Amino acid sequence: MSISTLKVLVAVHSFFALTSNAIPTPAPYDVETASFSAHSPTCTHNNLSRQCWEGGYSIVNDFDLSHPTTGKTVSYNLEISNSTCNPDGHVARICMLVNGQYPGPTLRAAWGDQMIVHVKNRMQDNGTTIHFHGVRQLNTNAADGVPGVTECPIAPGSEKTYVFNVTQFGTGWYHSHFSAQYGDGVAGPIVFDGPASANYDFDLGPYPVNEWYYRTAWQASSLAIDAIQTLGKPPAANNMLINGTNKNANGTGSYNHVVIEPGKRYRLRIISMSVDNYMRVSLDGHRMKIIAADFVPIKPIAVEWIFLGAGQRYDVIITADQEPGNYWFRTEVAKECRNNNDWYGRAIWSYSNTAMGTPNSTAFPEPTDCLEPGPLIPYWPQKVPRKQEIGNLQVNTTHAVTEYSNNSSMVVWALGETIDINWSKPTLSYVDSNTTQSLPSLYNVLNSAPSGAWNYWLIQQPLNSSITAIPHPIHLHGHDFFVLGQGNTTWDGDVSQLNFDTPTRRDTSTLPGNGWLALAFRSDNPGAWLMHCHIAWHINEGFGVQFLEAPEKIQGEDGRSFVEECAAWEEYYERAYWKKLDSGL
Ligand SMILES: *[C@@H]1O[C@H](CO)[C@@H](O)[C@H](O)[C@H]1NC(C)=O
Ligand SMILES: *[C@@H]1O[C@H](CO)[C@@H](O)[C@H](O)[C@H]1NC(C)=O
Ligand SMILES: *[C@@H]1O[C@H](CO)[C@@H](O)[C@H](O)[C@H]1NC(C)=O
Ligand SMILES: *[C@@H]1O[C@H](CO)[C@@H](O)[C@H](O)[C@H]1NC(C)=O
Ligand SMILES: *[C@@H]1O[C@H](CO)[C@@H](O)[C@H](O)[C@H]1NC(C)=O
Ligand SMILES: *[C@@H]1O[C@H](CO)[C@@H](O)[C@H](O)[C@H]1NC(C)=O
Ligand SMILES: *[C@@H]1O[C@H](CO)[C@@H](O)[C@H](O)[C@H]1NC(C)=O
Ligand SMILES: *[C@@H]1O[C@H](CO)[C@@H](O)[C@H](O)[C@H]1NC(C)=O
Ligand SMILES: *[C@@H]1O[C@H](CO)[C@@H](O)[C@H](O)[C@H]1NC(C)=O
Ligand SMILES: *[C@@H]1O[C@H](CO)[C@@H](O)[C@H](O)[C@H]1NC(C)=O
Ligand SMILES: *[C@@H]1O[C@H](CO)[C@@H](O)[C@H](O)[C@H]1NC(C)=O
Ligand SMILES: *[C@@H]1O[C@H](CO)[C@@H](O)[C@H](O)[C@H]1NC(C)=O
Ligand SMILES: [Cu+2]
Repeated sequence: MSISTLKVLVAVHSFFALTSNAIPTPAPYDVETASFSAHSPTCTHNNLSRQCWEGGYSIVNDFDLSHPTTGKTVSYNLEISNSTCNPDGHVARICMLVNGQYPGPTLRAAWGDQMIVHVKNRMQDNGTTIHFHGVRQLNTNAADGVPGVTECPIAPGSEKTYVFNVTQFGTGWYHSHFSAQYGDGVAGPIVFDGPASANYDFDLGPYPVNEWYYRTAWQASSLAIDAIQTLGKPPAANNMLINGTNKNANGTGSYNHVVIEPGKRYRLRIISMSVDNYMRVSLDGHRMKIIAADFVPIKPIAVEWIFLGAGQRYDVIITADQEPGNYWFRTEVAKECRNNNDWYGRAIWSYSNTAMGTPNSTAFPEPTDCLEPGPLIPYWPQKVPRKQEIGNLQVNTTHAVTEYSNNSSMVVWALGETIDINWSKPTLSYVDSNTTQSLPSLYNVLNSAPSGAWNYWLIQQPLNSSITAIPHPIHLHGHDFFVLGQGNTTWDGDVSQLNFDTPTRRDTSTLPGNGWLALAFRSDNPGAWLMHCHIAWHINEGFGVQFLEAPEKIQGEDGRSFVEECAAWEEYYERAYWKKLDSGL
């Protein structure tokens, strides 16, 4: 059954007002005040001057306004295969791997490089695409990797090359956008080297965290969609992985192990590659200093626990300033966010002058809320033009369970409307043929504000019910958005509670349960861009919208090879054994 047949059945709920709103109270933060001469040739990047970079660039340069061009090209080959993996020692299961690894290999380049990623689909029975999460894709919409939006899926046996310029720095990740496929392993970290808003001695690199299922993501997603089998709840995950590994409930498998030297400062790039759960991470005894939220450097803020939704990243600095010993690094599912999990994640961090052993360290008290850390003030605060009214694009989420007399039923989400694309007819093909006026309504396409103008989004969750009490990590492609406010009530229209002066800027932020999220972004990147909940099951169930920004300016450069790609896809799909059963995203 397809979502399209169900769209008309989506129920619109009524709204209840709660009493409080969720703007976090400011916590103290320490800004590294070291003065430096950003454009001096003696400003070189090292462990005492991470603010500096090269070619006259430094942390003072907001990368949306200017960025270097190195003239260097960094190329990667990614081969996606149908294989098996066993990251926690429980049992080997079917996985879809990138270059045979779980998680996939890290893509690393420097600020200002050009990146070329060749992807080959070596699977038999699935298409694929690679989306570079958080990468702005400035004027390269066709490299955004969204099937049915920017390309057709890469057919089994086919290849595709993604080319884009690295205009940002920090930590991101790449993943398949072909329905639930990334949950089976088609995901890996991205590091763009550049300056930082605080000093550190060593870069420990990416640290992906995610939940793990003993069934495949395709199976878990179809259980989540099938409302009766799961009594309206998606299946609980079986375990959680830290940097791709953990012990299971029976104690087999292995912990990730990190060795740190006393007195040194370590940069860690934490990435949530989850498909469903919100989680919290912490290193016993060591506060973590957050220096970037998603790709955006922030004024450093020290925290005990970090709360992450699917798709979010935090770059932190950890100083080895505690009693030498062994310490647990923990990941816990945030149960307050209506999530559930059978087991928890652990890794061991040891001081280099101690023997490795099982830690006996104590956890920091675990928060019991469902709130993002804050305040997350960008290193470059940008003011958003103040408005008396926001929500020129106001959309409500809706959730419906459609039941059939044969005891089959399907969960459908909507962000305004339910999205359901056709893999064979990407939005960009309508742009190319100048037929955007005939885009199907199920593509859920909205026009963005004209070039240079601001978009203000107000997303509202309906009804105080256990379903709408679910928070959603909302992710935008092609831009960072400014988070003007978040609340766990019905939006009351009072713009004085919004932050227009120093708003958090990032690519993924939480729409609280029964609440609202106010976002703004400027139309400064032509393209067809998706905005969606990053809970894989929810976008599979239609929780997304795309907006068309300056279609006349979308560049038809060589990355736009979908004519051939679509022909290969259509040929495969006609005889394909497995068909699309969800939104396709
Ligand atoms: C149940 O009925 C629906 C609607 O007629 C149909 O789409 C679906 O395939 C049926 N499911 C089963 C398991 O028969
Ligand atoms: C969304 O919900 C709000 C608050 O209940 C309501 O006032 C508004 O009319 C709804 N908007 C749409 C587009 O349904
Ligand atoms: C709503 O937000 C307030 C203020 O941030 C917070 O204290 C409270 O725990 C939140 N309530 C819920 C149900 O999340
Ligand atoms: C900077 O790093 C070097 C090693 O690369 C180390 O010898 C030195 O102590 C570090 N400086 C500080 C202040 O940590
Ligand atoms: C990418 O950078 C190169 C210079 O390195 C430039 O020639 C090219 O136009 C840029 N591409 C886009 C899409 O901006
Ligand atoms: C633990 O062992 C029992 C008995 O062998 C087995 O049934 C169960 O699946 C195992 N659990 C895990 C998480 O490996
Ligand atoms: C992976 O291999 C299994 C077993 O051969 C097969 O059933 C499945 O369809 C394959 N999946 C893909 C995506 O190729
Ligand atoms: C992808 O392959 C898996 C089996 O490996 C299958 O369960 C799923 O239905 C396939 N999906 C599509 C759309 O091909
Ligand atoms: C994470 O795992 C990779 C691959 O095994 C390893 O190279 C890297 O050092 C690990 N990172 C940390 C911080 O443990
Ligand atoms: C356990 O704690 C004690 C101090 O309470 C410490 O001396 C010992 O080294 C710790 N053990 C490990 C394995 O870290
Ligand atoms: C549907 O499920 C209910 C409850 O499990 C059961 O009583 C009923 O017989 C089922 N109906 C059909 C048509 O299978
Ligand atoms: C695109 O179509 C519109 C009307 O549908 C027409 O006005 C315009 O000239 C067309 N543009 C091109 C480039 O064909
Ligand atoms: Cu969601």
